[in-house]
Amino acid sequence: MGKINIKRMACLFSIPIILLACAAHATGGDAPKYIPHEGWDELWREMMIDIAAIGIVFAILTAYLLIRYKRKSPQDAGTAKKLSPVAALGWVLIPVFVFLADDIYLGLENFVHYKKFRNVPQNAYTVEVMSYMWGWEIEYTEGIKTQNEMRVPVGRPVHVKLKSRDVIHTLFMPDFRVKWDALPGTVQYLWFYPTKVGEHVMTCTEFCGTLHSSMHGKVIVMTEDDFSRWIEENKPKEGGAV
Ligand SMILES: [Cu+2]
Repeated sequence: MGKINIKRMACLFSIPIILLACAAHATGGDAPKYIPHEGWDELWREMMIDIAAIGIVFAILTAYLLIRYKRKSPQDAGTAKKLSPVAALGWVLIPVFVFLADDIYLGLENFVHYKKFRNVPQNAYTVEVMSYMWGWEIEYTEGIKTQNEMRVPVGRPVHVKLKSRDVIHTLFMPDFRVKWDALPGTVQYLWFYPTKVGEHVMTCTEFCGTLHSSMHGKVIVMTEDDFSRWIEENKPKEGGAV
């Protein structure tokens, strides 16, 4: 393997880097208002594009090398020239660089999203969720309590203060791409941003005992008006019982 082949290798390995740059550019910059499920979806798309680009380039390269250096006759076995130390080092370091560069880039992107996800918007509506074996008790700012049913207004961030009455549970709301542990004796939190009226799953993803699999409920996203009406109709009357 001489100098020419080193140059050829450098050209081949530069392709994924160019593709990565294109992928990063195509996904755009920060949205004016951060929405957790859009942020995580964007990161997922970037990962898929990068993995596909790197996979395709390496598959083509492998196929090329297999054909280019195929044994022509049985006598060819073991007669190939040895790689120079520089070429051998190149074959190790360049692929490692390509993979690590992408891993580090995606890892840093992950931290950017995570940091935004840990900052609850100031205009968020707050609910307290008490997890227990085996269900969820949701307490609203206005004093209403519901079981396994979280009603929230559309178009407003929802801040969930998460507690546990007994063991470790995990609140997972797949449609909103959020998940967080409820740890006994602490107040944890997450937030999400419902963009459409409708129903979504909320479920426990930490094995918490015999009926763990039945520990699930609904997130019901309502219009602002419907939500206000529901609050008015259900909030505890002054001086009365809940
Ligand atoms: Cu649980």
